[in-house]
Amino acid sequence: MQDKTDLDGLYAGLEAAALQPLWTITEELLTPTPRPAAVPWLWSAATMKPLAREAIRLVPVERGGERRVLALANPGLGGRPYAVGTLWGALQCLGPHEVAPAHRHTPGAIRFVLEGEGVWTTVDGDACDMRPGDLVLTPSKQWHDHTNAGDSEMFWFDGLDLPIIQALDGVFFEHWPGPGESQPQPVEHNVSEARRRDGSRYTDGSVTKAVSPLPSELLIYRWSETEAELERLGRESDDDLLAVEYTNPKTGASVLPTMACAVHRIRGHGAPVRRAGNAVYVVFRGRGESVIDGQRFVWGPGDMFAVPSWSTVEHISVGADLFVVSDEPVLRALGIQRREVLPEPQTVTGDFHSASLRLQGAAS
Ligand code: GTQ
Ligand code: FE2
Repeated sequence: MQDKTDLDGLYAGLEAAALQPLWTITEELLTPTPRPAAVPWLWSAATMKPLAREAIRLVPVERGGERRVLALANPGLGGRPYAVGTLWGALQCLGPHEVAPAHRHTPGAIRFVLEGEGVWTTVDGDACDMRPGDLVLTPSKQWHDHTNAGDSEMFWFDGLDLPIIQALDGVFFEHWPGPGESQPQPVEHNVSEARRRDGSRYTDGSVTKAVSPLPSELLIYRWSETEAELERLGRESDDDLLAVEYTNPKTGASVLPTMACAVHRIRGHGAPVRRAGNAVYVVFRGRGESVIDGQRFVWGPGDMFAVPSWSTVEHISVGADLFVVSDEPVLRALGIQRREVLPEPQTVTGDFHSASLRLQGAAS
């Protein structure tokens, strides 16, 4: 009895002293395998696009708000605006003749263009023209603004390492000091592309050869070249899943120190795979489905979905191209990368319907 009272006293004393006894929390902290808070989730283009168009109509792009961006907020993350625990994913849009002001920040960004024309992102003075299927990099600390000089609406996917930089308490952000809200409009465009003709821009397989703290100097990867690489790979292989990873032509490493980007071409039933680290997929072309931890996600162009760490995923399509961004370089840098191909396809135990589809279903 005395012991029980003493023990209660110990725990009360620990709490009051801002101390926690590890023996009561070991199992939730040191899990046998990763236990991400984020859940597998899909954001459909059918849901996002009308909302993005409403945002174009109602909300101007201004200094302060900075960007017209709809952040993928994974329902497992308790309201935090992240697609998965370590990655920001978002749909960004610009209306005709809009300009998003210049700023810079320590988080790095990648953009994968979905729709529209006549837009460029100026990265430290280099205007990078954006066309559907292109990957454009905005490395950490470089000034960037977005200009829509055309008459069409523009939509692209943003991936940022913001949650990683935030976890390191390393977020710094700065507005362009002027004059004006944007960098001067460059006469020449796509300088990084013109400058670099040497070095491979792609690697097959889903992992890069090296880890590098340097971002790629090449800021644009054109869809035509990505597709040529997929075609080449497709002739050499009869795999159901072809993977082309974008690389830094100078080092062979991932395009940014924290994020790896790849395109997966699905032309059959891909093997079930699980890996340590998080990923966000963006459907560029084609339709198909992915089974994530037994749940079936049916997708088409413009849909985006979250694959949290260590969840098993397999893709099925008769022809589709998926863009994928992951935090793999960080795990590699730390020597904790891990990937497993499972021998058997998963048993499908359920179908995913996004929240809004569920609401529509309830209304009809
Ligand atoms: O385009 O600069 O999705 O700063 C989030 C933060 C996009 C951008 C995002 C940003 C940007
Ligand atoms: Fe930014």
